Amino acid sequence: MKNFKDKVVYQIYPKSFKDTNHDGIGDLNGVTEKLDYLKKLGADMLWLTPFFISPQNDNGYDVENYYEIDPRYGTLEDLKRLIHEAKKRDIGLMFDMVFNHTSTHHEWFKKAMAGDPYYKDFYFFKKGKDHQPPTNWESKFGGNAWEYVEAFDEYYLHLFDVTQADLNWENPNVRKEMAKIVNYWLELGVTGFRFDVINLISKESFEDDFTGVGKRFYTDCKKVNDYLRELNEHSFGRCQHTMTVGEMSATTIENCLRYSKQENHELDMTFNFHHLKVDYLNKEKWTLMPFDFKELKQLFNDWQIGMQEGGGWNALFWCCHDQPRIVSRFGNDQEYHRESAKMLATSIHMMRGTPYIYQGEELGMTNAYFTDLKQYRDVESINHFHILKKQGLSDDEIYAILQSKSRDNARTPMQWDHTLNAGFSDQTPWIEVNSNYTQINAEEALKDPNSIFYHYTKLIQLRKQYSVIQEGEYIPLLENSNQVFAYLRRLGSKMLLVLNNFYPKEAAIQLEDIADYELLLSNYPKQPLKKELILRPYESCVYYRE
Ligand code: TEU
Ligand code: CA
Repeated sequence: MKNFKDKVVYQIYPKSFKDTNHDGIGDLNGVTEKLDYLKKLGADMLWLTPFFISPQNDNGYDVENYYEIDPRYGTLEDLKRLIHEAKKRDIGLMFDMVFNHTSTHHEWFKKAMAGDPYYKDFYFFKKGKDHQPPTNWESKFGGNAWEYVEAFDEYYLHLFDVTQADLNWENPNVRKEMAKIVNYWLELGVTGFRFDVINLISKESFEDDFTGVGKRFYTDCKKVNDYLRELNEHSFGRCQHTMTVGEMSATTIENCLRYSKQENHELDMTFNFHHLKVDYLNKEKWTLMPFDFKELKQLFNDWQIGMQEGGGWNALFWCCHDQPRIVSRFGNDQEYHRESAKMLATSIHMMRGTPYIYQGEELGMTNAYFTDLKQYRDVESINHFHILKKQGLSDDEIYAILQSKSRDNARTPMQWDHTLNAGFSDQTPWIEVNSNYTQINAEEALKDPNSIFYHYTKLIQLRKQYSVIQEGEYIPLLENSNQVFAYLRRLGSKMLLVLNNFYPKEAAIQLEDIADYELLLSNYPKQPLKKELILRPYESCVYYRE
């Protein structure tokens, strides 16, 4: 049995983490410089988003060369030093493998475009229908998912940006190349892999979708399991101490069970995003809606129980480089900044699964609140600005949506201290620093024993100390509460009781069994556990008994 249940992963977006060579762009040496900080937090594994050679149209998720480091992030020597220094601190590295597509600058795609049939078959080139694209599928970043190539009178598929061409995994030569890439990094001492949108790699049939945007023809198709098993067998599965996670777009419990059951030899765990769509109006991201708390609870309960009963494993997270900041989203980044950030942390970390912390989350970093299109950098945000404009929304309405939904909210520079550019860089950063850095920064947090940072360190320590957090069964509690998300974890006679008030007002709750519980962690001064308990605004408590 692999041992990853006591581990916590910390996600780094290198571009925004720490700049050491004065160009306004974070780099690998910046990560090495901050290893002691990450050790202090308690991170076991660092997931680095892609830093390979790339035209950066999607910030590195458009890979031009999977073996070479983009010089703006550093050199192979820098990377080796990072791996070595991390290992000295007992920290592993997890690389981000973007295998659904390559950049159109990748040499395979260039050869394909030059007409080389061997490489043309690495991608999906298809004839159109009556001067229309082969199917009506939509790109996730807006517009049709096919791009016309005049030289062939054909279209190529891109589920994301037009410079991100989908790879044809039907082709065994593509699959061989993918395993080769993983093996290359394994040999260099990388022990973790995150696979980008890996449930989209098999396209079952190329048909028009009359009820949607095409998803059902390319999401969770059965061959994904075969491809993953093969990749596992030919690469990371050969090593004992690896940890793998797949990012699953619009997936289901049933599919995630298949991907993450150990006996299937595919992946260790899966990310899903359903809990981060509860503030989408009519399932549409580019809208405004307060989050639906009941739906959030239902989703957590369903996924926790579903994955547990089927023997699967969840990645647990609120934040990543694609999501707005959680404290601004389901918390309160003003009056209850500290309380709500801690409550959100507790609520996610005590569930069954492996927690992921996204850089700055441990400081309670907030959304960017940009007010001008010029401040945005993300291709998805910029595309949607224009799409919403075409739909007739006013600039004010569009900015309100971007302020709450843009991926750039997660990508502003890490706030290290109160000096120029938050200590991220002494040059103008590639994306603006959030102006609240003078209050919200790592230096302040480290000085304050009551900070959000130390709450995260405690959550990580508790996971290491208490087997019930690693292994315990998840049991929902107070399911009807409109304000409180509560659950038990149980392992033999060991019990954990977790209570989280998601609102800025008191919540009265009734508990049946409170005997012998001791308080392990709270975000408020201690109050005695009672059968009739009043939780304070955003209060969260963790109790334990043996
Ligand atoms: O994201 C996959 C994905 O579909 C979403 O998270 C997407 O960004 C969101 O739905 C848009 O609203 C992964 C990466 O995490 C992301 O940064 C990349 O842009 C994307 O794949 C393409 O590689
Ligand atoms: Ca730099």
